[in-house]
Amino acid sequence: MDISILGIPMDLGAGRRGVDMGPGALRNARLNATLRGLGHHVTDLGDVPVTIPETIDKLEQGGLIFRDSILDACREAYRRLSALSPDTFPISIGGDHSVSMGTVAGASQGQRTGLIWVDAHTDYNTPGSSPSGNIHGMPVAHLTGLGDPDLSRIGGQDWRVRPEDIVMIGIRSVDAAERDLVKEAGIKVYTMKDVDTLGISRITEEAMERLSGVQRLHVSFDADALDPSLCPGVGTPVLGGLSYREGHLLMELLAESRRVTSMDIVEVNPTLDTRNTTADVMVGMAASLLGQQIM
Ligand code: HAR
Ligand code: MN
Ligand code: MN
Ligand code: MN
Repeated sequence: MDISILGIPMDLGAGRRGVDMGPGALRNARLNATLRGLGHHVTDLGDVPVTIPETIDKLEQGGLIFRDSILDACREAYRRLSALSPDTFPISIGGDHSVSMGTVAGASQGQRTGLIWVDAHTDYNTPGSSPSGNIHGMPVAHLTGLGDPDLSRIGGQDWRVRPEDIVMIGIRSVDAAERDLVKEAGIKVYTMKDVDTLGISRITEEAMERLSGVQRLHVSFDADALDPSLCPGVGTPVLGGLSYREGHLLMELLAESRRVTSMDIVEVNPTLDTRNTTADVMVGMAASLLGQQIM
């Protein structure tokens, strides 16, 4: 497979600094070489330019912190990804999760896209419901057309992700108003309770069944979906996350389906990590999604 790596070194959407170093940490953890070792042809597109927060005032636009700079970076990610051949598998490396407003739109190639959101959080706040103003808590809402009119139209006037084409896995932290929005939208959520009771295998089967009508399939993997004992290098750790094997099994089963067309790796924060473990673990997850097998 042809794989293109795109870095978005942005921490403007997060409440604390450091995920801007995520792309460096993931490359340092041998992302590119690992995927080449699986037989893929890997091109690194480098990084999208991102405003450095120290160079500007902490601007808030309509309850959205750093909205304009985030919009710029997401639009550029969209532009770079949508210019790729549809046969190329893009892996976008963040960066905080607000990058996905650009990466999911760009990787979609304008087609109907299913979204597998692997995260501790549902990231479905709108500017009105957000308790923090941090845009990394809002990308899914914008991808479905809610919220800020520019952030929700990065993929064009008509393109958006249908709520029924979204499956979330690993969820264990949802704000009260956000919960109502998720339910109202009809997004399928597998909480950690569901992971415990149903297991990843059954969940993956159900997810693939639900997403059988989509043309493209994007996996957006937030490192905080995994348990913080495994991935300490994240800004918003929540206890009780996916185990190492649950994460790998999910990626292995998705690989077996041969339907996934793009991926994000986000929220890796090297300033909070120990010996780059979180980046190492996330490179392993990407390897499993891209066909690495035990036997
Ligand atoms: N729900 C909270 C907010 O909106 C925090 C969510 C953001 N944290 C993440 N996203 N890492 O997955 O502020
Ligand atoms: Mn997230
Ligand atoms: Mn999260
Ligand atoms: Mn468990």
